Amino acid sequence: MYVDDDDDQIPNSYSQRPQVLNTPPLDDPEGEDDITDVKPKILLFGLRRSGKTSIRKVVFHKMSANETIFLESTTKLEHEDVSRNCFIDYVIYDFPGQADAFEDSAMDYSHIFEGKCALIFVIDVLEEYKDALDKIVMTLVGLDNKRLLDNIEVFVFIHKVDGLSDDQRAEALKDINFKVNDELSEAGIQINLKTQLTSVYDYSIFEALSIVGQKLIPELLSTFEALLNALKEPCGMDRVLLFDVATKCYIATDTESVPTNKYEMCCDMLDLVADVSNIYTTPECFSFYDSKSFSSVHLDNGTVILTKYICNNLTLVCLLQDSCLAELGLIEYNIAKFSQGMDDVLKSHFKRKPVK
Ligand SMILES: Nc1nc2c(ncn2[C@@H]2O[C@H](COP(=O)(O)OP(=O)(O)OP(=O)(O)O)[C@@H](O)[C@H]2O)c(=O)[nH]1
Ligand SMILES: [Mg+2]
Repeated sequence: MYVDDDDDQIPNSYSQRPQVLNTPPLDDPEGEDDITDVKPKILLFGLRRSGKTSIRKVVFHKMSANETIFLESTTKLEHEDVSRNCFIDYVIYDFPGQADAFEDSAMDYSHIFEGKCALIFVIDVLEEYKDALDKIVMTLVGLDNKRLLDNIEVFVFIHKVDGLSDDQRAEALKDINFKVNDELSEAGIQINLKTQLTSVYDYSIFEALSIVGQKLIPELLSTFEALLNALKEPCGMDRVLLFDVATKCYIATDTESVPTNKYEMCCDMLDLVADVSNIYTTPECFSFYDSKSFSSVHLDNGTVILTKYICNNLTLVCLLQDSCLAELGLIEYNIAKFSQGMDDVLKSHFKRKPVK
């Protein structure tokens, strides 16, 4: 049960005139006590050498994809809190490839599946994957028997697709979807399985984990989508995404689905800002971003990519036509209003305390 004194009004548009806004107080540690200490989990499951630890290290530790070849096999369950802000606020469990969720009598992992979690099965698509599919079905049947499946979002990462052509990717996606769904329905399990093609050698793994992370905060997602739409429309932007700069995962986007090339463009922009800052900031400077951080790149085709840091590792990436920059003041004003709206929503969200 929650005490709810929420009086949020999410505006439809922010096209009024500018006013002075305070820096969003999300960096203020005051609110931290209010954040619930039971965190959602992301569980990485799959056969040995499928790429689980590589995914964790590349996304959350900035390891380069090439370095992952030196990773040793995981021999026992590893977990880490990867919280960066109120959106990237979960614990990752990296299971050893040989682990069985329920079969191994020495190690029953079922308690880990309790609470809010996203279960990701990682399949090495460059190897014969029949055993991997059997493991998925066996694990889901085990979870279903223990009545744990209802709270779990299940994903399949068809991983290492960098080694496949476009046709082979499409074929693998179709084949794996068909086989897993077929076996699950034979076992009487109805589940909305979400499959993604991934690789640590490109942005697909960041995009896939963005989608997983969003499933862990569904209650905030539609509000942020509305806020991003309210920012986009009066400014004439084409796309606007809210990114966590530390992981390059996007937290929310305006209502259109994100074509991969746009997502890549946004990530390239974040990398560019980080690289330039890395070269020219002093070693004492701990962060590339502060409340004044604003950058823009103009492309040949008339598109402009803007980034504006908001707070707590979160930055906006906006795609727009350069003609829209004539109204730069309006854009800045609406971004400030977005930031204020975001702060209000988060404060209200985290004020809801469980009543004992
Ligand atoms: N080509 C390619 N290789 C990858 C990718 N991701 C991981 N690998 C390689 O796959 C191998 C195994 O990666 P790990 O991350 O150790 O696999 P794991 O699933 O954690 O394995 P266990 O700890 O034994 O369960 C390494 O050599 C990685 O470099 C990818 O996207 N593409
Ligand atoms: Mg491992």
